[in-house]
Amino acid sequence: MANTPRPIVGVIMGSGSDLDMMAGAMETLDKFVIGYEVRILSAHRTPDMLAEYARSARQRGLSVIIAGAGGSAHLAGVTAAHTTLPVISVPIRRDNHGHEALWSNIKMPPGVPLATMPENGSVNAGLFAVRLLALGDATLLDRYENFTQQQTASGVEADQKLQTEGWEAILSESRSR
Ligand code: RP5
Repeated sequence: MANTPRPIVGVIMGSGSDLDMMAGAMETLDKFVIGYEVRILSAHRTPDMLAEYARSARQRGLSVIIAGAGGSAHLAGVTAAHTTLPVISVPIRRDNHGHEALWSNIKMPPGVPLATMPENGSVNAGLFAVRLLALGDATLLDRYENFTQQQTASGVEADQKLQTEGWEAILSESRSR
């Protein structure tokens, strides 16, 4: 439990089996020193707990909720229906799944918005939460800008290495890892 600041993001998932796919959100929030809480709440297995969680989220001090679920994946949509906070959805897809989680989230009817990330896109969910929170936090904006600069620098470095060593060497290096 590296996370100590007051939780301002709620990361929820439909099952403990979703934890591996959702870890990117927690790791991203840790990198930006953002407080969060993690809960297993299900739209169909624990519907009352989920409704209570979403309804009380704003008054408990949360600013954003990230919700990940697989299968028919009602979690994010139901959460958004019970709160006025922004809800970011991570549709979870396993090898034996189709794209049902993605479709059920991205096709929310007008009136209840969800910010739906790519399938298993929990890192981007974390980053999107950071962008939302940085709207009112100059320190966080500074951290986000540093992050994008570092990302750009590593892209430039990768291109320089490619130009120097050639694509065959880079490919064989990455295949041998
Ligand atoms: C969804 O059903 C969960 O979000 C999970 O992705 C999927 C399977 O859950 P388990 O049967 O592994 O608990 O509600």
